[in-house]
Amino acid sequence: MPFQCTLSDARKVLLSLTAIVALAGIDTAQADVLDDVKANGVVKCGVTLSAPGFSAENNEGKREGFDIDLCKAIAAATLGDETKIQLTPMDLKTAFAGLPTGVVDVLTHRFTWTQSRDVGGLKFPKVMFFDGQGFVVDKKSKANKIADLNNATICTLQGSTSELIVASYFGAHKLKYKIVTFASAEQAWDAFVGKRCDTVINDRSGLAARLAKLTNKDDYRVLAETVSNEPIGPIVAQGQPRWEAVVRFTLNALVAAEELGVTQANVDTEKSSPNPDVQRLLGATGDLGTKLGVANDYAYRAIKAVGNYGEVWDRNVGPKTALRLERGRNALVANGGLMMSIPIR
Ligand SMILES: N[C@@H](CCC(=O)N[C@@H](CS)C(=O)NCC(=O)O)C(=O)O
Repeated sequence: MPFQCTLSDARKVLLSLTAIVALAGIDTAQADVLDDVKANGVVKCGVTLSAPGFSAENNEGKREGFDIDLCKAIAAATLGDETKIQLTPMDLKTAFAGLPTGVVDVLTHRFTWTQSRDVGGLKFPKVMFFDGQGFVVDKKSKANKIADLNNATICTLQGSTSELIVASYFGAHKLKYKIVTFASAEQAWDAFVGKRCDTVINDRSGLAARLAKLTNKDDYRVLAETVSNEPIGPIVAQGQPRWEAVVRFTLNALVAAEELGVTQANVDTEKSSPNPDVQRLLGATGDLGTKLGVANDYAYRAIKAVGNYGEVWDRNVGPKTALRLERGRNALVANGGLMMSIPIR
């Protein structure tokens, strides 16, 4: 058949090329990140500079938050030890460049999955947080809706999704604005608090994180309208399918655990659960973990380290934290939200 013929010819060419390259001692192959992580015994995570609930230092100077828990879960799944992490705080400009060069293995940052980032060499294994952007204003501002921001000076971050969102929304609604961009959220907020801009646009969770840092957070309010969809998730470099799958299914395991009622506290007893879905998730049956290139009980290890998705949420950003975020869109599909696991089959 011509189709088969073409395929085998192509393979022959590829094989001879590989042989030539090997003989010449040229190392064309990108290193395999999963192999590197195992060899190095550490998962290198790029995290947000300082956003409470996501990545910020606690009173003991240790970073904690959603970003950090995901990093720990990946280390537990890959290396069997959630402490084997190396955290690199990175801003928007440096973060993306750190992946192909191997400065970091994964960004557990709060970056939005967009088409241009995806085709531009960044791979988003799974959505971790369904967000949307909003505007924060001074409590005394006359703005109650986005239309009231006509002629506003808007502060935001260079290279973030916000610049295009503002241009599209304000353009479509024939609103005038002046945008001022900053290298860091810190600088954008300093300008806003110093009244050099009327508003800051960012992911609503990002605004909540910033407000949580302020002692006078009640002097500000976030407008009710959400201006965009921001599917946010970890990022890996392109061309690393094994590593991408490990990150995807580690995050997925946390969501599946919540769906199946498996928690950090009951994960040991759940290992002998009669539920076949729980058995497969925790690696008591099947070989899904082994096929992923990690221990068969990788999900058990991740859940044991950080708990299920709901537990990670509650601990870092939930109603009892300074961010006070309701699950909203991030509730499980079973509870009316958008969060679901890829089937563990
Ligand atoms: N989701 C948007 C915004 C990302 C964003 O703003 N991220 C971080 C910086 S890396 C941030 O500024 N967070 C708010 C903060 O740190 O206060 C995007 O992907 O462009």
